[in-house]
Amino acid sequence: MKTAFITGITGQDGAYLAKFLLEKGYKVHGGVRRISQPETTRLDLLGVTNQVELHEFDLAEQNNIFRVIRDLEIDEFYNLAAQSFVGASWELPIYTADVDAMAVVKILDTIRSLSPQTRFYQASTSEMFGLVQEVPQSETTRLYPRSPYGVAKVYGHYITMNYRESFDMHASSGILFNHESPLRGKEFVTRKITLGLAALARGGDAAIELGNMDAKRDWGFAGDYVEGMWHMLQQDVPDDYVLATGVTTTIRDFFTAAGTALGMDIEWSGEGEDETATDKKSGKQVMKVNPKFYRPAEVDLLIGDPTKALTKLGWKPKVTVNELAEMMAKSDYDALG
Ligand code: NAP
Ligand code: F7E
Repeated sequence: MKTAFITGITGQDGAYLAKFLLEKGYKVHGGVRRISQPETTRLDLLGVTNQVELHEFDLAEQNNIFRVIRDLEIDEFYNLAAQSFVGASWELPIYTADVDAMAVVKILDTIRSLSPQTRFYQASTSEMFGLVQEVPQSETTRLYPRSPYGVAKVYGHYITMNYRESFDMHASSGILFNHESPLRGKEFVTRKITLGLAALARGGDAAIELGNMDAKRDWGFAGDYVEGMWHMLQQDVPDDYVLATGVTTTIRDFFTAAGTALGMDIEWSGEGEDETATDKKSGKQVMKVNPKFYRPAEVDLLIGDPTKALTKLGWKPKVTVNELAEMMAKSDYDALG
């Protein structure tokens, strides 16, 4: 039986990865931050809380990293924990650097010293492409991050590559484009839209307030993406891989797809700060722009080229963006029933 350790096991990806590894027969350990009340909602929803072993663990605390790596004989270490909300990273730039950048080298160096046979996965991100230097973006596209989050993740990415090359470690980075699910955090735009539309479809009347409607993202399903992470650590040779769908969609079109899945007929009017959306069937205004959700610097367009993952890992995404919007909208609608 292989042993895996997942940082961020209570997050969206951590929960899906834990379930996936359990189904493969792994012993799964995970790191959980000490808070006043343990938060295992996502693990509960996937029905795996009692099958994983949870350890008090904060990435900001070197001792926590040291002890789990010293004590657990880990075959595969998945570093998924992060301050993961781009929007918050301008308010928390130093904390974001500590957790998303510095913690990565602490883990790598501890593995190097105490457990060099452990395979390591780093959660890199399409946010590193930021102001994109080519379209679509692949493993060789030049990085140009646009947020403190993106900058911190660039460090995590390069230090993973550097430890691999310097110390012959099995360390890989997955450059994952946006992936969502019914377990997505509520502040991310897709979930904010599906939660808001579900409430409107259940009789509510609060229009959803959003920021930049023109941004484009390459959205896939988180359940598909965690399989790609696992494939990376099964390779004889460690490497970096883009996981993406190769399809990009505006916030506006994702909104329309989610509304359609709930039986709405979304009509758009206006531009910029005056843009609104109405459900023609109910006559309700369902979206208005609130500039407070604009970011100091934006990532306008992301579209990934997953060819390397397709050919070398045999990985490919199964869920399309419209299926994803429907899955999330219906899940939120059912939960309100
Ligand atoms: P998420 O739902 O926000 O989960 C983040 C996890 O990190 C949570 O379990 C959180 O714990 C934990 N965490 C945060 N700060 C921590 C700290 N100081 N010490 C220990 N744990 C801490 O994020 P996700 O969507 O699953 O993403 C997983 C990883 O992939 C992240 O590194 C993210 O940056 C990266 N990524 C995500 C995407 C995407 O589209 N989802 C794309 C590319 C890369 P709490 O439950 O206590 O908050
Ligand atoms: O924003 C725009 C916003 O917060 C997407 C993280 O998982 O993926 C995620 O980062 C877009 C941006 O995700 C609102 O300006 C408009 O252009 O859902 P998001 P993100 O910033 O792409 C990457 C790959 C990660 O690595 C991250 O960890 O949507 N947008 N109006 C809005 N965004 C939010 N959150 N809220 C709005 O009201």
